[in-house]
Order: sequence, then C-alpha cells, then structure tokens
Amino acid sequence: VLLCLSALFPMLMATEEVKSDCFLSTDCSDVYSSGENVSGVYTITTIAGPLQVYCEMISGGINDRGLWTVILRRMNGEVNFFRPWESYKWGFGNKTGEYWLGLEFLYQLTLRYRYKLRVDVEDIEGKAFALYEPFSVGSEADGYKVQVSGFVDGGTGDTLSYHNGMKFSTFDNDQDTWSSNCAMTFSQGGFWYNTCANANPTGLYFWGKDYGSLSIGAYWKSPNKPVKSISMKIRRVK
Ligand SMILES: [Ca+2]
Repeated sequence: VLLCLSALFPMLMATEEVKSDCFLSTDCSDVYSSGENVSGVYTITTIAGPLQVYCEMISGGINDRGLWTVILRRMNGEVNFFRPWESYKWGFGNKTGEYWLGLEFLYQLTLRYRYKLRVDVEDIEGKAFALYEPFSVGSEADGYKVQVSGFVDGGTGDTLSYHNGMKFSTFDNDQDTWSSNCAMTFSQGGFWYNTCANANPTGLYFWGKDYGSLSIGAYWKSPNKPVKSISMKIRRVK
C-alpha cells in the first residue's frame, strides 16, 4: 500500500521535505508540480483510490494561466449524460473525451483546498468563458450542494449563480426546488437544478442536429444556444 503523508495531511505540504517524498497527486496542480506540463490524462489519488483526470495545463491568457482539473467535458455527444445518481456520484465517460469526474471527488477536493471554477463554452456565438471563485461542493449527506460565487465574465454572462446553494439532482434523485423532477422532465441530465436550469451543461448534445425541445439540450448561456463544446474545470487557489 502506497502511503502519501502529504495527501493525507495537507498541512504537511508546507514542508518541502515531505512534498518531495510524495509522488502522489491530489489534483492537476500536484501533477504539474511533479514535472508534467503538457495537457492530457493523468492519475491523481483519491480516498477511493487512483483516479484518471484530464489536466489542462494552460487555459486562457497569461493572467489566467493555470493547472486545471477538468470536471466536465462535452465535445461530440459520444457519451450519454442522462444517467442515475450513482453515475454522477462516482463519475463516467472517457477521460480523453467526454466525461463527468464525480461528485464525491469534487466534495473531497473542495473540502481540502480553496478552488476556482472556469467554464469554457463554444456555441453559435463562438468561444467564451466564465470564472467563479470560490467553488465548492458539499457532502452527499448535504446533497452535494454547490457553493459558487465571485463571478468574472469572459463572455458567457452569469447563468450559474442561479444554481448557487442547490443540491445535485438526477432523474432518480430529485433534490431540486421544483414540485416536479427537473432532470426527468426539462433538463435530461444531472446538475444542481433549481426550478430548473439557467445553465444545463449535461443536457442532450444537440450541436449540428435538429431539436424539438430547447430546455433538454446542453447549453450554458441560454436554451436556444446549444453548446458545440463545454468544459468545467477547477484550479486550486494558493
Ligand atoms: Ca423536485
């Protein structure tokens, strides 16, 4: 059994000696610190064991250079996102393509460190992004409730604040604030639905297709602008 002191006791990370003895990574910031600086799939360590993630080593301009741990990516519709609670809890998809990292991992990461969130969106209007800091996810007992604030507009507008403080919902676990089931009826994904969504990144991938019902599509800015690609990623804030 590999034992990494700094992963178990982050306070020890301040000690260079301990850090250099530890080759396990908590997130993509640690992957970068271990000497990797090319975007790609890397293995991090979680309390559930090793976990593959896509690390985006640079995103945006010089002022927003970072080591981003990708938590959601849509790019071609190859993965079905209309999935039950257990899938959203532990993650699904293909780390080189479309995937959801998993709520339990988001909880564990954001419990330990302060994170910012970046959302990169490409739709009919081109590319844009949004930044939020801080971003955190509560425990399963608390419904994996999201806390997100500190919006900075990179062209998408602020659609996520509507979801601040919401619990996570899937079609088989309705924790939204609507009398009916957002995931089942309107949104066809899993998200921190309110009543129901201003942003729906896990909806059906409609880019390049005809679609009949706008609200069930994958969108960020508004339901009538389905995404060509979208990625949500978090970066540890020092
Ligand atoms: Ca409901």
